[in-house]
Amino acid sequence: MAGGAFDLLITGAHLVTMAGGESGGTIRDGALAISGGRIAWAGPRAAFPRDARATRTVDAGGRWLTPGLVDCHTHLVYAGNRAHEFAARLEGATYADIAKAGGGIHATVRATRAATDDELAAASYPRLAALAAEGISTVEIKSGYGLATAAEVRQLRTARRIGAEAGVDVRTTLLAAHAVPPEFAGRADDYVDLVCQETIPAVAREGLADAVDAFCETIGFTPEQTRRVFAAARANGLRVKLHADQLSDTGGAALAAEFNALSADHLEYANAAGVAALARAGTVAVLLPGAFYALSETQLPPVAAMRAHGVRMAVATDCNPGTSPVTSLLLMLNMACTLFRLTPAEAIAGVTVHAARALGLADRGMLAPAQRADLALWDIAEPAELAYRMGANPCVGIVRGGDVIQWPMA
Ligand code: DI6
Ligand code: FE
Repeated sequence: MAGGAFDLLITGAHLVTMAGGESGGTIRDGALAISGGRIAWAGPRAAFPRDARATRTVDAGGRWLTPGLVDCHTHLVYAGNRAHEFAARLEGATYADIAKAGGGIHATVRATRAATDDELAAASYPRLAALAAEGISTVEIKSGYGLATAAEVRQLRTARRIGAEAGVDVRTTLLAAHAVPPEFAGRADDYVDLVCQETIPAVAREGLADAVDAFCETIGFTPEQTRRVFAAARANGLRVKLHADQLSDTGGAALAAEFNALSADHLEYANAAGVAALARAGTVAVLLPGAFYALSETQLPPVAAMRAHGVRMAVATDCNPGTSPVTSLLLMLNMACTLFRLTPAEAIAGVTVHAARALGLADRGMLAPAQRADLALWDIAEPAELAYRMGANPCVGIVRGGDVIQWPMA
């Protein structure tokens, strides 16, 4: 950029670049320059071109700068809450028991359908704002609490609306195949027909979803029904993701890979062939320790096998009212390490570069030229501290699309 002028220059920052995946790379005493909302230069301060100018310069005071974090799996648009189910589970009821008795997802469907547009947005916005305050600049939000075409469309619109209000880049996923709605009780295949023939085409036509997801599970949809949903997604030009092998081994990982899914999520019960298939397909494994913890699950996802096969691992909140009432991605970093034995470096890759890939986004998740200038500044002594702390939020600076949203005084 010799001779030209950058819009913004950040000095005095140590950089967690993530360039090169989880082996990642850090640069001490770095500098980062932004032009037109994109990173234009990142490297050691000493190597910054001497003749370069910047319209504005800010100092990071020796703090750590990471890419803006990405929460690649949430269900955060919903109304009501399910604290009473939490209490029931503590008394011994299982998630499946509660679902079969008409609670679970169905309880949230009732509350969500009953809310006005403004009530739904008002209930959901604080969850998105809590994530944004932790340096998260991209959030995936699924539908799945409408379970009828118009109600699913409304959830997706609400997700986009609160994203615009919070200044966060929201990516929407249609999860109409989350549960069989009461209107179709005992007729799951008829509901899948509706999803394939009406809901997916409507959402695709209006450009309201970036991907299609399904809950492939004994208490959700069968692999055969999931295949039909995925075929319809493909026919409508949409990529797929899958809630796979969360509560039992249904061959979900292999099914996701077969459809070249962006991600397969949960995966506690994924089998060895499924993990190998994910690696071959380049499908990202999204680990969700909040749900594992909240359900007192004991079956660990096959992290060692994923590592051995070179499967990219992302980490997300799964923010939802039933199995993961979590609005802290930083806490998920801690749990991914403590519960799933990820290294802190793997966990950080899981909420940056790999989380972006789980959404099909190659333009973010690293501090490298041409990437979106989405950044988070942290008051920490070393990167592992992001995963080490529990319940703290050391995020002190936020840059989104090159705009300084928040920055420390000194
Ligand atoms: N798996 C989950 O963990 C969430 N959905 C899903 O398919 C739970 C959603 C809920 O209980 O409301
Ligand atoms: Fe989920």
